[in-house]
Amino acid sequence: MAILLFKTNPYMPIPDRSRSAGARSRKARLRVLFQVETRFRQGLSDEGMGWYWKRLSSLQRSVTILFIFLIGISVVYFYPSSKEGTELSHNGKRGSHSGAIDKLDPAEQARMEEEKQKIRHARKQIDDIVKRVKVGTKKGPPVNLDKVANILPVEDNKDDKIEDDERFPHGNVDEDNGKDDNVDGQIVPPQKGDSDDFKVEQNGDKAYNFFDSDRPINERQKAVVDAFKHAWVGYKKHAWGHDEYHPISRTHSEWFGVGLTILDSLDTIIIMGLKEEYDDAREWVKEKLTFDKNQDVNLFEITIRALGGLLSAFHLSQDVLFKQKARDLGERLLPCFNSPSHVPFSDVNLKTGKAHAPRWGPDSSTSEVTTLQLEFKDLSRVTGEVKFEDAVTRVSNHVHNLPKKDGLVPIFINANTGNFRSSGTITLGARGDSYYEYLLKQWVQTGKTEDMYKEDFVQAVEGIKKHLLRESQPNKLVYVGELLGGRNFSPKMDHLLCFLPGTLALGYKNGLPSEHMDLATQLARTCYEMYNKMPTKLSPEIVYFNQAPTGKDDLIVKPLDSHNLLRPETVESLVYMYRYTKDKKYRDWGWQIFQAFMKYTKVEGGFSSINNVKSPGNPGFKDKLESFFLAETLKYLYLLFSDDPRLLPFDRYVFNSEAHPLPIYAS
Ligand code: DMJ
Repeated sequence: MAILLFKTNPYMPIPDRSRSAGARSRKARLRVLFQVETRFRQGLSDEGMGWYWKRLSSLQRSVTILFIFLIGISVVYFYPSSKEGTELSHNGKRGSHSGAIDKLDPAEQARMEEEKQKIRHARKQIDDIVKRVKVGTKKGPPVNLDKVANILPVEDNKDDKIEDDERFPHGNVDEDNGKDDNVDGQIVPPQKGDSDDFKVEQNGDKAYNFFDSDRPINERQKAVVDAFKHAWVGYKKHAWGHDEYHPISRTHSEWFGVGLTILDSLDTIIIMGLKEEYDDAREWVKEKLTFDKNQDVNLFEITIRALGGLLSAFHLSQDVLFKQKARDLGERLLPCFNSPSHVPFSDVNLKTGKAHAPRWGPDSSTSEVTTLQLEFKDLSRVTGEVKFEDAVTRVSNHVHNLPKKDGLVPIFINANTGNFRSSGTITLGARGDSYYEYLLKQWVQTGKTEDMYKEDFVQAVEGIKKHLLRESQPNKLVYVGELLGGRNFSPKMDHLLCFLPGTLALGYKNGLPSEHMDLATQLARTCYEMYNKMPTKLSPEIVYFNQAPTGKDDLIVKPLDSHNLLRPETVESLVYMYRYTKDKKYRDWGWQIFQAFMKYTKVEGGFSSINNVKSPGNPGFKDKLESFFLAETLKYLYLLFSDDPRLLPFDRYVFNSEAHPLPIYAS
């Protein structure tokens, strides 16, 4: 209500946005309402009632009449009693403050009890109205309040009594002081995360403590943890606080200048229970991390790696430091969406907010503008600020309405016109991949309430089957090719596409058709064979599938495609396949891949991408440790080998495109 009136009254002060709870919160809200009402009346006499009234829309007029009516009720019922209520509750003991109540006779006490009931009822009605009006002022279509209640995070949906301040139970980050308002209305400084803080409630389960030394961990997991520590030691020694690490030369470089490797690794460290590493990383985030930099960043990359990493670290640790940093970053990324079409520009300057298309061309990548939604939606949930979710939902709605080829999309989209590039290539590899991934995962994240995403995903799978699916010769490996220029089939498949079996399996597990699981099973085998058929047992970046009946090898690797960047997609899919089928072969495939990484990419300073998977004698180091090796590849391997059913269950968490787990909201 206050916001509604402020919009039409230039004299109205901006209402106090600080959050509080319980009785204090209700009283504060009522005080604001009285102030609003007074200022509103002043506005009327200053400007002339008729003039003022005409400026209001019919909705505003109805709400104003309702508001004045409620003020009347509150004057009659509430005001005289609120003083009494205050006296009653002082010192936490009813009637103990003045002793006056004790002196009343029983009939009088009963009458007062009845009065108090009425007051409580009136207060609740006022709260409900305030709540509805506040929600109703949100941009975009009207909000279905039932739906709002239904999208609370599973782990937070403990209380039926949903106060306005409790819609997002983690509270808000105060814009001025960077501190956190918790649900009790107190300012909470960033907490040091000691191991007792690492207990994540999982929908009524006993708390999960990531730093519990008694957590079950098997030999294969230990080997993965050792690999992580090996890389971390090198990074810490030679590249601490820098974005990228070069483990051969033992140097570092910057991409965005935000300590990207640390941010991308935070949740892996927590999941693996590495306390010492966690303390170091947290300390760096607290003392050194700043996004206040005159620095252009790629919206997609920083979102999936840094924003996703911080949000995930927040969820797993409940440490508000990570939420504050995530919010600051989210704010700085929002200007990207101020394009004429609201489809975001690909890059933005963190300090100036100036956004632009990539230097190399006019268009944004389709996967990049559609792989922000999980993170921005989650940021809205944890901060209580709808603007993040609004920005990305507008993009999703826009893309949903664009013409497609049986659900398949070209890989470039123009932020100015909002249209796909005509004759753009169609692929589920680079620049297309995570558009499809996030269709399914947004549906999952929102507790399967937003069917638009599911329908687009199902349609896209039909499109894949119709236009892109083929079998290689002679071994009939099922693969997904590309349509060059949107028309001409090419039997090319990026390793990046190997996320697809896992995503299909996730969809099947959430109720999509069993053919999706059949396809997942076939593609998972193909992705494994991309490793298994190479002399190093490591996959190249890109393969071409033999289509000629006479050829003897199913896979053709061109010299420029023979590198391996330590990518995660195949092991990612193996986790889903193992969790959903319990077929041990998926673990064995993962173990084989892990051993190949150990044999060919491990160096003294850490792990390095290699140039040629076909040359076991001379794979050639690229001198680069991609942060996704720590964020994704090793994390997924750790999860693949885990026997602990309580470790990040897939019906509680959805993983973003960089393997950062975010909570699923209850349906
Ligand atoms: C990661 O940064 C993400 O998985 C992204 O969606 C695609 N590529 C890399 C890893 O291969």
